[in-house]
Amino acid sequence: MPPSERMALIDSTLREGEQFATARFDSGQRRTIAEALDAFGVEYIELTSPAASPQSARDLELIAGLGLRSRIVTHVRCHLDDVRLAVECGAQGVNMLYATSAQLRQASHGRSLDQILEEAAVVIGYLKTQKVEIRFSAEDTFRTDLADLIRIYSSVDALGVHRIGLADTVGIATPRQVYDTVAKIRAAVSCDIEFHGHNDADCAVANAFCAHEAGATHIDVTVLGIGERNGIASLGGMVARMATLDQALVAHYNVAMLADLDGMVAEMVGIPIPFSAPISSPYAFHHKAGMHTNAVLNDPRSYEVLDPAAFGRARTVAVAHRLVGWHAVAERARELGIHLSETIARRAAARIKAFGDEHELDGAIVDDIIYEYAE
Ligand code: HCA
Ligand code: CU
Repeated sequence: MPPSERMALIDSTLREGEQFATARFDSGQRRTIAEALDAFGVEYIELTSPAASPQSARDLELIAGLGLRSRIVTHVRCHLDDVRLAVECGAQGVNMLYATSAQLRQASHGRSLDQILEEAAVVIGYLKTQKVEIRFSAEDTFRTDLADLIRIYSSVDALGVHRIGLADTVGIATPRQVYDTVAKIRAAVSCDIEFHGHNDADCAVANAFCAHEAGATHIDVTVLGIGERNGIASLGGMVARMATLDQALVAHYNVAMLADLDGMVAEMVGIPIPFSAPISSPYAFHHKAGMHTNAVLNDPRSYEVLDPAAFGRARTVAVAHRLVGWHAVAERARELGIHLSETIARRAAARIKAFGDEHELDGAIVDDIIYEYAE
């Protein structure tokens, strides 16, 4: 299979995301999330294994039957029973997983690499008779010996999988390590490469991007990055990462939906949108210190690498604090229909700063001070 050129996003909110501490999506919510992700335009949606529970099987069938543009794949063990069920439920692809690191092989299934490859050959043999995309992932890739990885991946590549998966299951990999490993595996296989990275060391988006730079074609994300422990690369993070380089890289997504999508899933799992979330955080386009607000009011690009309007967001400039600069005060005055000269705006700013040293400030107090200086 020749590798795809463009990066495809595989959103796993309905699989990895369901493994987040407070997530429990009912059928209706699963459908709502799938439809929203489809409207956003992610290339793939990954669902929990149909073998996980009867409802998971019914929901896979339902969502696979909706005729969405996003391809519906399901995450399954490399077992004939599981992949058969996935095919019966209408999945368009199976994302198979097998633990390959010494740690997980011992603690999890106790099989040797030879046994893993024998089983994989049977399962892939069956899947080749079906019209589904086949992916084989080595769980805990970055604690698996490189020689073992090359052996596993080139074997399944030769068996005809469409894609192999590299998973930083425990969030231990560094960006450079991801780049090196993906590049070496890229040279050893001809199929597409998927990367799935956890965020334990806050490197999930950086690692995913390095994987892409080294030749990964498919990147796993979830809405807000929810998943096991503190999750994986977020959809918003990957979109921001690409858009900062070139907005055209995300032009095929409905990026104006992102904040609502994040807000919807946050509400479903009972958390606020994290302050650090790119694009959709209430503070993602908020400017505070005087030096920043001055420059941003002159030219937003001075402190904004993303255009809030391109994502349906608005810039906010804080005035109710003692770090305020006179430009921000003059701007706020303009919003109130008042023109303040530089001299007067500087005086008003000095007054706000002095007041802010002694008391808590809020917008109403600042507006009152501006009105005083307007006379
Ligand atoms: C897990 C599995 C997984 C799978 C990733 C993949 C991981 O829950 O441990 O199939 O590529 O992080 O390894 O999410
Ligand atoms: Cu994972």
